[in-house]
Amino acid sequence: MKLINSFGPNPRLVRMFIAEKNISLPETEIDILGAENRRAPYTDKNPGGQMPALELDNGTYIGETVTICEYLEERHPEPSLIGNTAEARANTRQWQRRIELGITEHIYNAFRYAEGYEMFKDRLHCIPEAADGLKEKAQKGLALLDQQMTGRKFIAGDEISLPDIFMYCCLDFSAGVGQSIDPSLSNVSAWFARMAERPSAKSSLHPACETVGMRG
Ligand SMILES: N[C@@H](CCC(=O)N[C@@H](CS)C(=O)NCC(=O)O)C(=O)O
Repeated sequence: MKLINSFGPNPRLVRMFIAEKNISLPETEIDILGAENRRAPYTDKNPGGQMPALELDNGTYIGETVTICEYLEERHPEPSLIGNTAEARANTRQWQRRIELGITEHIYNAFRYAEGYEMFKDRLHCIPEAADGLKEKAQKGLALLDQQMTGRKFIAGDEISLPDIFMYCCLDFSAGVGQSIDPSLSNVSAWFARMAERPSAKSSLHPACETVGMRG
Protein backbone atom coordinates (compact mmCIF):
# COMPACT_ATOMS: atom_id res chain seq x y z
CA MET A 1 0.00 0.00 0.00
CA LYS A 2 1.27 3.50 -0.84
CA LEU A 3 -0.10 6.99 -0.20
CA ILE A 4 -0.19 9.17 -3.30
CA ASN A 5 0.52 12.37 -1.50
CA SER A 6 0.73 16.13 -1.95
CA PHE A 7 0.36 19.40 -0.14
CA GLY A 8 -3.27 20.18 0.79
CA PRO A 9 -5.80 19.77 3.61
CA ASN A 10 -7.30 16.57 2.15
CA PRO A 11 -3.98 14.73 1.82
CA ARG A 12 -3.13 16.10 5.27
CA LEU A 13 -6.21 14.57 6.83
CA VAL A 14 -5.21 11.15 5.55
CA ARG A 15 -1.67 11.73 6.92
CA MET A 16 -3.16 12.73 10.27
CA PHE A 17 -5.46 9.68 10.26
CA ILE A 18 -2.44 7.46 9.54
CA ALA A 19 -0.48 9.12 12.37
CA GLU A 20 -3.37 8.61 14.81
CA LYS A 21 -3.43 4.95 13.76
CA ASN A 22 0.30 4.65 14.50
CA ILE A 23 0.99 3.24 11.07
CA SER A 24 3.26 4.47 8.33
CA LEU A 25 2.99 4.14 4.59
CA PRO A 26 5.41 4.77 1.75
CA GLU A 27 4.51 7.87 -0.24
CA THR A 28 4.76 9.10 -3.81
CA GLU A 29 4.58 12.85 -4.29
CA ILE A 30 2.38 14.58 -6.90
CA ASP A 31 2.83 18.26 -7.78
CA ILE A 32 -0.65 19.61 -7.03
CA LEU A 33 0.33 23.26 -7.60
CA GLY A 34 1.61 22.33 -11.05
CA ALA A 35 -1.71 20.43 -11.70
CA GLU A 36 0.02 17.05 -12.11
CA ASN A 37 -3.09 15.59 -10.43
CA ARG A 38 -5.27 16.85 -13.28
CA ARG A 39 -3.53 15.00 -16.12
CA ALA A 40 -2.45 11.53 -17.16
CA PRO A 41 -0.95 9.31 -15.87
CA TYR A 42 -2.52 10.28 -12.51
CA THR A 43 -6.04 10.67 -13.94
CA ASP A 44 -5.77 7.27 -15.63
CA LYS A 45 -5.50 5.81 -12.12
CA ASN A 46 -7.74 8.27 -10.27
CA PRO A 47 -10.25 9.79 -12.71
CA GLY A 48 -11.51 12.13 -9.98
CA GLY A 49 -8.20 13.97 -10.46
CA GLN A 50 -8.00 15.06 -6.84
CA MET A 51 -5.56 14.38 -4.07
CA PRO A 52 -4.82 12.18 -2.23
CA ALA A 53 -5.14 8.57 -3.43
CA LEU A 54 -4.18 5.25 -2.00
CA GLU A 55 -2.37 2.77 -4.21
CA LEU A 56 -3.03 -0.83 -3.24
CA ASP A 57 -0.49 -3.61 -3.68
CA ASN A 58 -2.31 -4.83 -6.80
CA GLY A 59 -1.92 -1.39 -8.41
CA THR A 60 -5.53 -0.28 -7.86
CA TYR A 61 -6.00 3.34 -6.82
CA ILE A 62 -8.59 4.34 -4.23
CA GLY A 63 -9.67 7.99 -4.35
CA GLU A 64 -11.78 10.07 -1.93
CA THR A 65 -10.42 10.73 1.53
CA VAL A 66 -13.29 9.21 3.50
CA THR A 67 -13.11 6.02 1.44
CA ILE A 68 -9.35 5.87 1.96
CA CYS A 69 -9.77 6.29 5.73
CA GLU A 70 -12.52 3.65 5.83
CA TYR A 71 -10.23 1.24 3.98
CA LEU A 72 -7.33 1.93 6.34
CA GLU A 73 -9.64 1.42 9.32
CA GLU A 74 -10.63 -2.00 7.97
CA ARG A 75 -7.01 -2.94 7.44
CA HIS A 76 -5.86 -1.51 10.79
CA PRO A 77 -8.88 -1.58 13.11
CA GLU A 78 -7.01 -0.40 16.23
CA PRO A 79 -7.03 2.22 17.53
CA SER A 80 -10.50 2.67 16.10
CA LEU A 81 -11.21 6.05 14.49
CA ILE A 82 -14.57 5.10 12.97
CA GLY A 83 -16.03 2.67 15.52
CA ASN A 84 -15.81 -0.88 16.83
CA THR A 85 -19.51 -1.67 16.63
CA ALA A 86 -22.22 -1.11 14.04
CA GLU A 87 -23.77 1.52 16.32
CA ALA A 88 -20.49 3.35 16.90
CA ARG A 89 -19.74 3.37 13.16
CA ALA A 90 -23.22 4.69 12.38
CA ASN A 91 -22.69 7.46 14.93
CA THR A 92 -19.31 8.46 13.47
CA ARG A 93 -20.64 8.37 9.92
CA GLN A 94 -23.67 10.54 10.67
CA TRP A 95 -21.35 13.24 12.09
CA GLN A 96 -19.00 12.83 9.16
CA ARG A 97 -21.89 13.48 6.77
CA ARG A 98 -23.09 16.46 8.80
CA ILE A 99 -19.76 18.21 8.87
CA GLU A 100 -18.97 17.51 5.21
CA LEU A 101 -22.36 18.51 3.84
CA GLY A 102 -22.95 21.38 6.27
CA ILE A 103 -19.50 22.88 6.77
CA THR A 104 -16.36 21.65 5.06
CA GLU A 105 -17.68 21.35 1.50
CA HIS A 106 -18.91 24.97 1.69
CA ILE A 107 -15.53 26.12 3.02
CA TYR A 108 -13.59 24.36 0.28
CA ASN A 109 -15.87 25.54 -2.51
CA ALA A 110 -15.82 29.11 -1.20
CA PHE A 111 -12.02 28.95 -1.27
CA ARG A 112 -11.98 27.58 -4.81
CA TYR A 113 -14.34 30.32 -6.01
CA ALA A 114 -12.57 33.19 -4.22
CA GLU A 115 -9.05 33.11 -2.74
CA GLY A 116 -8.16 29.98 -4.75
CA TYR A 117 -9.81 31.15 -7.98
CA GLU A 118 -6.59 31.65 -9.96
CA MET A 119 -5.53 28.06 -9.21
CA PHE A 120 -8.93 26.51 -9.86
CA LYS A 121 -10.48 28.54 -12.69
CA ASP A 122 -9.11 26.26 -15.40
CA ARG A 123 -9.64 23.06 -13.39
CA LEU A 124 -13.24 23.31 -12.19
CA HIS A 125 -16.49 25.04 -12.95
CA CYS A 126 -16.02 27.95 -10.53
CA ILE A 127 -18.89 30.15 -9.35
CA PRO A 128 -17.25 33.27 -7.86
CA GLU A 129 -20.59 34.88 -7.06
CA ALA A 130 -21.42 31.94 -4.77
CA ALA A 131 -18.32 32.35 -2.59
CA ASP A 132 -19.73 34.82 -0.03
CA GLY A 133 -22.94 32.83 0.42
CA LEU A 134 -20.98 29.60 0.90
CA LYS A 135 -18.77 31.25 3.52
CA GLU A 136 -21.90 32.37 5.35
CA LYS A 137 -23.43 28.88 5.15
CA ALA A 138 -20.23 27.36 6.56
CA GLN A 139 -20.26 29.83 9.47
CA LYS A 140 -23.89 28.96 10.20
CA GLY A 141 -22.99 25.26 10.11
CA LEU A 142 -20.15 25.90 12.56
CA ALA A 143 -22.47 27.82 14.89
CA LEU A 144 -24.91 24.91 14.87
CA LEU A 145 -22.11 22.45 15.56
CA ASP A 146 -20.95 24.66 18.41
CA GLN A 147 -24.33 24.21 20.12
CA GLN A 148 -24.36 20.49 19.39
CA MET A 149 -20.91 20.03 20.92
CA THR A 150 -21.94 21.31 24.33
CA GLY A 151 -20.59 18.86 26.93
CA ARG A 152 -18.70 16.82 24.33
CA LYS A 153 -14.96 16.62 23.92
CA PHE A 154 -15.01 15.59 20.27
CA ILE A 155 -17.46 15.91 17.39
CA ALA A 156 -18.98 12.44 17.59
CA GLY A 157 -18.56 11.87 21.33
CA ASP A 158 -15.81 11.54 23.92
CA GLU A 159 -13.17 9.97 21.68
CA ILE A 160 -11.40 11.35 18.65
CA SER A 161 -12.78 10.01 15.37
CA LEU A 162 -12.65 10.64 11.62
CA PRO A 163 -14.87 13.78 11.61
CA ASP A 164 -12.51 15.49 14.09
CA ILE A 165 -9.54 14.89 11.84
CA PHE A 166 -11.50 15.87 8.75
CA MET A 167 -12.75 19.12 10.19
CA TYR A 168 -9.54 20.06 11.99
CA CYS A 169 -7.52 19.90 8.75
CA CYS A 170 -10.19 21.91 6.93
CA LEU A 171 -10.39 24.64 9.59
CA ASP A 172 -6.64 24.88 10.08
CA PHE A 173 -6.36 25.47 6.33
CA SER A 174 -9.32 27.82 6.01
CA ALA A 175 -8.22 30.08 8.88
CA GLY A 176 -5.23 31.02 6.73
CA VAL A 177 -7.36 31.88 3.69
CA GLY A 178 -9.91 34.21 5.22
CA GLN A 179 -12.35 31.77 6.82
CA SER A 180 -11.42 31.62 10.49
CA ILE A 181 -13.47 30.30 13.41
CA ASP A 182 -15.61 32.95 15.09
CA PRO A 183 -14.01 33.13 18.59
CA SER A 184 -17.47 33.41 20.16
CA LEU A 185 -17.99 29.73 19.19
CA SER A 186 -16.48 28.54 22.45
CA ASN A 187 -17.03 24.78 22.07
CA VAL A 188 -15.59 24.65 18.56
CA SER A 189 -12.68 26.95 19.54
CA ALA A 190 -11.79 24.80 22.58
CA TRP A 191 -12.06 21.64 20.49
CA PHE A 192 -9.81 23.19 17.80
CA ALA A 193 -7.17 24.08 20.42
CA ARG A 194 -7.27 20.50 21.79
CA MET A 195 -6.87 19.05 18.30
CA ALA A 196 -3.96 21.39 17.53
CA GLU A 197 -2.04 20.00 20.52
CA ARG A 198 -2.05 16.44 19.19
CA PRO A 199 1.32 15.31 17.82
CA SER A 200 -0.48 14.15 14.64
CA ALA A 201 -1.57 17.75 13.94
CA LYS A 202 2.03 18.83 13.63
CA SER A 203 3.49 15.73 12.01
CA SER A 204 0.81 15.72 9.28
CA LEU A 205 1.71 19.17 7.94
CA HIS A 206 3.36 18.95 4.53
CA PRO A 207 6.93 20.30 4.25
CA ALA A 208 5.75 22.60 1.42
CA CYS A 209 3.53 24.55 3.86
CA GLU A 210 6.20 27.19 4.43
CA THR A 211 6.73 27.93 0.75
CA VAL A 212 3.06 27.68 -0.20
CA GLY A 213 2.05 29.90 2.73
CA MET A 214 -1.02 27.78 3.55
CA ARG A 215 -1.56 25.01 6.07
CA GLY A 216 -2.14 21.67 4.43
N1 LIG B 1 -13.70 14.79 -2.46
C1 LIG B 1 -12.28 14.71 -2.56
C2 LIG B 1 -11.71 16.12 -2.44
C3 LIG B 1 -10.19 16.11 -2.51
C4 LIG B 1 -9.64 17.49 -2.77
O1 LIG B 1 -10.35 18.49 -2.89
N2 LIG B 1 -8.31 17.53 -2.90
C5 LIG B 1 -7.66 18.77 -3.18
C6 LIG B 1 -6.40 18.91 -2.30
S1 LIG B 1 -6.80 19.38 -0.67
C7 LIG B 1 -7.20 18.78 -4.63
O2 LIG B 1 -6.91 17.75 -5.20
N3 LIG B 1 -7.08 19.98 -5.18
C8 LIG B 1 -6.48 20.21 -6.46
C9 LIG B 1 -7.43 20.04 -7.58
O3 LIG B 1 -8.65 19.87 -7.35
O4 LIG B 1 -6.94 20.09 -8.69
C10 LIG B 1 -11.73 13.80 -1.45
O5 LIG B 1 -12.34 13.73 -0.37
O6 LIG B 1 -10.69 13.16 -1.67
